[in-house]
Amino acid sequence: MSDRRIVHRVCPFCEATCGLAVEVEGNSMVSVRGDKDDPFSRGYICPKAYGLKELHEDRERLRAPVRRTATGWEEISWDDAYSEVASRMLAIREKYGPNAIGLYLGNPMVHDFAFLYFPVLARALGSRSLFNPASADTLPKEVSTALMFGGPFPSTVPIPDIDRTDYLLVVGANPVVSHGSLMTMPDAPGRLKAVIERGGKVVVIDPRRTETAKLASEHHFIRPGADAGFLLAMVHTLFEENLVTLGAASDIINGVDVVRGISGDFAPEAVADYCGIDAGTIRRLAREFAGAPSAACYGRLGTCVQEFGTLASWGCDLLNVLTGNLDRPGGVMFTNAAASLASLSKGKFLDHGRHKSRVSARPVSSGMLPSSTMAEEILTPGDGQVRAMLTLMTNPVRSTANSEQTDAAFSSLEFFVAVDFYINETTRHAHLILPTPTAAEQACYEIGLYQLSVRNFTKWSSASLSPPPGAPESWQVMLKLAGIFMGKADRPIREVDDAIFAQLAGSLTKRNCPWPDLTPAEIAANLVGSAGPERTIDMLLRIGPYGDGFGRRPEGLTLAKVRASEHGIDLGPLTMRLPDIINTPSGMVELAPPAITNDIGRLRADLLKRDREMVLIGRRNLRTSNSFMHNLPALVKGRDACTLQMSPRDARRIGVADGSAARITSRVGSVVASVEVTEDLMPGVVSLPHGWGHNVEASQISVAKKHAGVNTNALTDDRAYDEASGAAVLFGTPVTIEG
Ligand SMILES: Nc1nc2c(c(=O)[nH]1)N[C@H]1C(S)=C(S)[C@@H](COP(=O)(O)OP(=O)(O)OC[C@H]3O[C@@H](n4cnc5c(=O)[nH]c(N)nc54)[C@H](O)[C@@H]3O)O[C@H]1N2
Ligand SMILES: Nc1nc2c(c(=O)[nH]1)N[C@H]1C(S)=C(S)[C@@H](COP(=O)(O)OP(=O)(O)OC[C@H]3O[C@@H](n4cnc5c(=O)[nH]c(N)nc54)[C@H](O)[C@@H]3O)O[C@H]1N2
Ligand code: SF4
Ligand SMILES: [Mo]
Repeated sequence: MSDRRIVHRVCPFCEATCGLAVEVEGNSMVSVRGDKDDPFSRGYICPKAYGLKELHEDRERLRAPVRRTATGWEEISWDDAYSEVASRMLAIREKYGPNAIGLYLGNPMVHDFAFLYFPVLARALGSRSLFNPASADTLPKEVSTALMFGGPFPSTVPIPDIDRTDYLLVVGANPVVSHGSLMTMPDAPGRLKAVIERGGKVVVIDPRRTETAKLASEHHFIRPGADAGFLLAMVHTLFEENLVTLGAASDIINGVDVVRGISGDFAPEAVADYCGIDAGTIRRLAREFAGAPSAACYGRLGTCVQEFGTLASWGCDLLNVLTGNLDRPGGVMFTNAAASLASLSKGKFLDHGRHKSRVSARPVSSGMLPSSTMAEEILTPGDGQVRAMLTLMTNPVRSTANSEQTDAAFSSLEFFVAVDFYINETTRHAHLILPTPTAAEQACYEIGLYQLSVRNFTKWSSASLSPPPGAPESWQVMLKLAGIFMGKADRPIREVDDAIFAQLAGSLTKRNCPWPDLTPAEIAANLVGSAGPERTIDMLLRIGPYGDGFGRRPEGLTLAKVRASEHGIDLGPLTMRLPDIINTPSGMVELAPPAITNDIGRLRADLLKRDREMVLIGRRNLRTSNSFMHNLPALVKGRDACTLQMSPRDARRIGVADGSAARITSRVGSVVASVEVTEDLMPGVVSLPHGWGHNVEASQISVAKKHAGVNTNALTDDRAYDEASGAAVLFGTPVTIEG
C-alpha cells in the first residue's frame, strides 16, 4: 500500500522562505512543488527548490562521519568521531590556550535552527577566534543600523515595505536573482512587478544591467564603490531644494544639521563624474524619491562589500529618514517577528571594535572577527596563533577574499573538523568531517529570516524524511560539541540542553519578557517533553507579540498552533513601531554617529582621485547558491554560468571576443576565464561570479568538477576592507586583463 503524502515546509536555499509541498513516499522524496496555499509565497518557487531532492539523493553527499588517513577517507562511527574531536581539540586548547581553536559559522547555518546553539558552543570553546561570513556580507549594514537605530541586529534593520511602496530605489542588489536579502520575501520578481503595475516606480543603481534592472522602470550604471558619493548627492539635493521632511519621527531624530553640513561637499555636479550618473539625473531621482507618496531605498551586497560599505549603507537610510519614509507604510518599517531573536539578546550592539584581531588589528563585531583575517591568524606564528579549526557549513577556501591564502592556511592546520556533507575545496583539508543530515531530514523554523520579513509571518517546516538510523540532527551535533568543550563529553545531550534552556528561560524572564509574573519554572513545566531548538522557539513564540503568554492570552500563538497551520500563518502587513525599536544610548535615531561620519574624509579624498583602474565585481547565479549546489546536475546543466562579463568597448580595447580566454590579475592572484561580451556591463567594470573553481584534485564532487568554473576569490584582496566596519571589499577589486 502506498504511503504517499505531502509534507509542507519552506525552501532552505535562500532568504525568500518560499513554501514547498514535498511529496514523500516511504523515506524518499517523489517531487518538490511550490505550496499554492502558503499565504506568503502563493506557490512561487525558483529552480533551486528542486535541489532539495537532488541534494538529498546526491551519492557523493556524506551520510556518516569520515576521517582522513594516509590512504584516503575512512568512514567512522559518530562515537569515534566525537572521541577524536574531544581528545585532539582539548589537547590543543590545553597546550596553546582557547584562542588557538578557531570557529567558523557558515551561511547555510542561517537556515538551520541549530544556529541557536552557536553562542553556547562559542562560549564553551572560550575562544576569541570566531568567524562568520558577515564581514563578506551584511556587516556594514549591521554597523550602520546599530549606530543609527540601536541594536541588536537584525531587529533594527529597516525593511522596505515593498507591497505598499510607490517608489523603490534598489542600490546594489539583484533581488530577481538573489530573491532578496535582509528583506525576506517570496516571489521577488512578482512583488517588484507589482510596484510598477500599481503605478509606482522601481529604479536600479548598479554597474551591471541586472535581471532586476531589466524589469525595473529605470536603471543607471554606477562606478563600483561610488554609492556613498551618489547617495550624499541625493541628500545634498534634498537639503538644497527644501525637500527634507522628517514625518512622524521628527521629535526623535538627532543629527540632521550635521548631515546637512556633510552633504554640502557632495553637490550632484561635484559627484557626477565620480559616480558616472549625471547631475540632472541625481537631482531628478532625489525629487522623485522625496515627492513619491511613499518611497524606500534598499541597498544590499553592492552597498556592503565595497570600499565604502558603511557610508553607502548609511546613505540609503539617510534618504529614507530625511524624506519621512522611516516607519511609514510604503517606506521602510520594522518587522514584528512572532518569535523574536531580540528577546534573546543581552542588550545593545556595543562591542564593535571592542577588541582587535591579533595580526592586523581589524575590529571585531558582535564577537566575530572579519573572515579575511582568518588566514593570517592561522599562518602568523606567535601567541594566540590559530592551530585548529572547527567549521560549521562553510567553504571559506572559495568564499573568503584571497582564498588561495585561506587554502594554504587550512592545509597547515594541526587539526581541522568540518561539520559539512561534502568533501570539497575546504573540507578536503579536514581531519574529520561530521555530516549533519540534509534540510529535508530535519524540521526547521526560519527564525532569523522572519525577523526581516516584508510581512509578519510564521511557519514551521516539518522534516520530510527521517535521517539515517543513529545519525544525529545538526542541533544535537552542536550540543555534543559544546558539551565536549564544557568538559561534559560523557554527559547525555539532554542534560546539557536542559541546563542551557533553564539559563535561557531565566535570563529571558528577567529582562525581555512582556509577562512580568512569568517564571522559568512555569515555562519549564509547560514545555516538558520538548527539547532542542524546538523548545526555545516554542518559548519565544509564546512570550512573543502574538503569543499565548503561557495561557495568559489563550487565543495567542503556541508552537502547536503554528505547526498545525501547515501552510504558515500570515500575521499581517508591517506596522509602525519605531518607538519600540529605537535602542540607541540617546533613545533617538542618530543620523550622524561619529563612528560613521569619521570616515567621510576618506570618501572626500576618493572624490578627488583621478586615475581609475579596471575593477572586478561579483555576480550571483539563479540556479545555485554560493559554492555548494554545483554538484547537482539539474542545476549546473546548460550554459556555463561562470564567465567573465565585460562591455564591448573594453573587449575591443583589450583585444578579446566572446568565448575567448582572458587572464585576470589582481594584487593577490591571477586566473583565466572565458569572456562573455555584453552591453550589460558598465565600461571599466568586469564581472565574475563567486563560489566556482571546483577543479581541485582531492575533493569528491565529480559533477562540480565537470562544471568547474574559476575561483574569483583567488583575485579578491584580503587587505582591502571598509574602514568603518572591517568588512571585506569583494566588489571593486582593481584588476588588469590580458587577452
Ligand atoms: N540564486 C542565488 N540567490 C542567492 C545567493 C546565490 O548565491 N544565488 N546568495 C544568497 C546570499 S548569501 C546573499 S548575501 C544574497 C545577496 O543578495 P543581493 O545583494 O541581491 O545579490 P547580488 O547578486 O550579490 O547583488 C549585488 C549587486 O550589486 C552590484 N554591485 C557590485 N558592486 C556594486 C557597487 O559598488 N555599487 C552598486 N550600486 N552595485 C554594485 C552587482 O552588480 C549586483 O547586481 O543573495 C542570496 N540569494
Ligand atoms: N567574491 C565573492 N565572495 C563572496 C560573496 C560574493 O558575492 N563575492 N558572497 C559572500 C556571501 S554574501 C556569503 S553569505 C558567503 C557564503 O560563503 P559560505 O558561508 O562559505 O557558504 P557556501 O559557499 O554556501 O558553503 C556552504 C558549505 O556548507 C555545506 N552545507 C550546505 N548545506 C549544508 C547542510 O544542510 N548541512 C551540512 N552539514 N552542510 C551543508 C556545503 O557543503 C558547503 O561546504 O560567501 C561570501 N563570499
Ligand atoms: S527563491 Fe528559490 S531558493 Fe529562494 S526560497 Fe524560493 S524556491 Fe528556495
Ligand atoms: Mo550572504
